[in-house]
Amino acid sequence: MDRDRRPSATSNVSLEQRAWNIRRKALLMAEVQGQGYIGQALGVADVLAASYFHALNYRPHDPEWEGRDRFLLSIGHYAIALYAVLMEAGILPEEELETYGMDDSRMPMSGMASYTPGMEITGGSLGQGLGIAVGMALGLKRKRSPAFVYNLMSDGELGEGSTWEAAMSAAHHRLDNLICLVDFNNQQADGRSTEMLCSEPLEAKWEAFGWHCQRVDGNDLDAVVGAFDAARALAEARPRVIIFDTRMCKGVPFLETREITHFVRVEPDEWSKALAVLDEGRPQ
Ligand SMILES: Cc1ncc(C[n+]2csc(CCOP(=O)(O)OP(=O)(O)O)c2C)c(N)n1
Ligand SMILES: [Mg+2]
Repeated sequence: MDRDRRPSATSNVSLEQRAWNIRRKALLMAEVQGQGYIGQALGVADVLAASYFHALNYRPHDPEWEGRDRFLLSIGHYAIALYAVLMEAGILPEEELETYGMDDSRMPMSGMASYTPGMEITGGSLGQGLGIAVGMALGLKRKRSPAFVYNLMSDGELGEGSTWEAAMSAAHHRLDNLICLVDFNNQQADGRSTEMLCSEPLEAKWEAFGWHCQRVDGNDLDAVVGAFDAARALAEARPRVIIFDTRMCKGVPFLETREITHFVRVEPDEWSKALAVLDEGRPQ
C-alpha cells in the first residue's frame, strides 16, 4: 500500500500543535461535564497525535473504509482522549464537543463502538483489547490486507492474565501487523502500578513472549515518532509493542503534581485555570 496517502502526508500542522489541540479539546469536554479522565487524556495526547497524524492510514470521511489501519481503545475510560483526537482528525464533528457524556450523545463517558464513528471496539472491561486485536490482525492477514492493527492499552491491563494469553497467541501466529501501545503512566485506580502489581522488567517480559519491544518517553514526540517508524518498518515476523512512559496531566503543571490522579479532582473554578495554563504553553 502507498503509505504516503496517510492524512498526515498532506498536513502542515505540526505534531506539537496537534497534541496541544487534543489536550485542549479534552479539557473543554471535561469542563462541560465537570469531570472526566483528564489526567489520562493529557498524558497520552502525544501518543495519540503521533498515531493519527503520523502513523495511521485512514479516511476521515469514511471511518469504516476496509483498508484502514485499526486503532483499538482497550481502555474504555480513556474515551475522552480518543474523542479529542477523532475530532482533531475530522472523523467526529467538533460541534458535538459540548454533548460529551450527555444523554443521546455519540460520545459516552466510556467508549462504545456502536455509538461513535472511529471507535472500533467497546473497551473498558480491562484486559480484553489485545485479544480482540489478535483476532483482527489474524483476520486481516488471512485476507492479505496490508493494514496494521494498533491496540492502546494501559499499565493496569498488564496485570490481567488475558493480556498475556493474547500476547502469547500473537507471537505464535507471527502477527507482524499488530502493534501494541502501552500507556505506562504508573497509575491505577488504587495507586502506583509498580506498587499494586509490579510488571517489571517489562521489556524482558514482552521479548520473552516473542514480541519486539521498545520503551520510550511517551511525552517526547520525536521519540514517539521514532518508535512508531521502527515498529512499522521492522522486517521480522513477530508482533511489536511500544511502552510509552507518560506523565499524567502533562501540560497542566498544577494538576501534574496532584497526589491521586486516576480520577483527578478538578474544582469548578479550576477548569478555566487549567485551560489558561495550557494556553500559555501553546506551540508557536
Ligand atoms: C476487568 C476490570 N477490572 C476492573 C475495572 C475497574 N477499573 C477501571 S479503570 C481501572 C484502573 C486500571 O488501571 P489503568 O488503566 O492503568 O488506570 P489509569 O492509568 O487510568 O489510572 C480499574 C481497576 C475494569 N474496568 N475492568
Ligand atoms: Mg495506568
